[in-house]
Amino acid sequence: MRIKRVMLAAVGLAVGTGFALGIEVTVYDGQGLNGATAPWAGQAGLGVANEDNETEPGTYTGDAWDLEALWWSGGNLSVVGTYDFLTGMADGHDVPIGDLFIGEFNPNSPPDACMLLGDMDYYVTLNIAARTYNVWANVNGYTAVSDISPSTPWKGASSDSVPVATGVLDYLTGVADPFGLGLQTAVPGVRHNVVTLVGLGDYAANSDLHLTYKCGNDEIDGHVPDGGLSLMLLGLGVTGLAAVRRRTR
Ligand SMILES: [Ca+2]
Ligand SMILES: [Ca+2]
Ligand SMILES: [Ca+2]
Ligand SMILES: [Ca+2]
Repeated sequence: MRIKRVMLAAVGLAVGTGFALGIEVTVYDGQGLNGATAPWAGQAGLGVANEDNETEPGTYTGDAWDLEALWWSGGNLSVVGTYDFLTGMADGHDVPIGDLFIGEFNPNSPPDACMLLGDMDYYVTLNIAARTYNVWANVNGYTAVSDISPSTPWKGASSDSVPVATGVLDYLTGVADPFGLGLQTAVPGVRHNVVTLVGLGDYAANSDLHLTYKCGNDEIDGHVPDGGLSLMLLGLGVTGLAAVRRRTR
């Protein structure tokens, strides 16, 4: 009976927040505590991967710099941040968003170790203004970040890579509580921005993810489980809905 209650709770959460059932796929970025400036000087980040209210050691901190969470739902990948993905500006600094790197999942390595050149499967260019993304294969090189080197890579090198897919990108701003994650802010009332790559699907399944912006003040990493887990979660939702329907008859 306990299992049934959990399932009902999961469905309630999904319905109550208006978001499709999904999972947070953020993993720890491997770079220690927050930077040295206010408001988060030396503090640990929040959330399952210490990524919320967090930037990298030795960097500026604050909402404008924060990449907060990665969310996976039905083959769509969402990136959440109080960072402005469209303008790429943070506290007057021009720090445009980089490419999303997708690498072979390696359970024995921290996220960035899988991003050695030979293990990168794809990189994805994000055109926030045009609401499109492009997936590239044959990753033969990349551009490093300009400041915080452990956050490298920033952009893929397109000279030898091959375009394999184009998709639609959704960009929402002013979101109070994306996906019910309970993300925090330094300044009360600051809202969150959400980039969703619609239909990224198999390109990211069972893979490690890496994303940062130009200077590398904050990097965010993730691991998307294989299709089995996603299907299992979907099944859990369907089973839960059936249980609710029976109960309300
Ligand atoms: Ca960190
Ligand atoms: Ca935050
Ligand atoms: Ca962060
Ligand atoms: Ca980080």
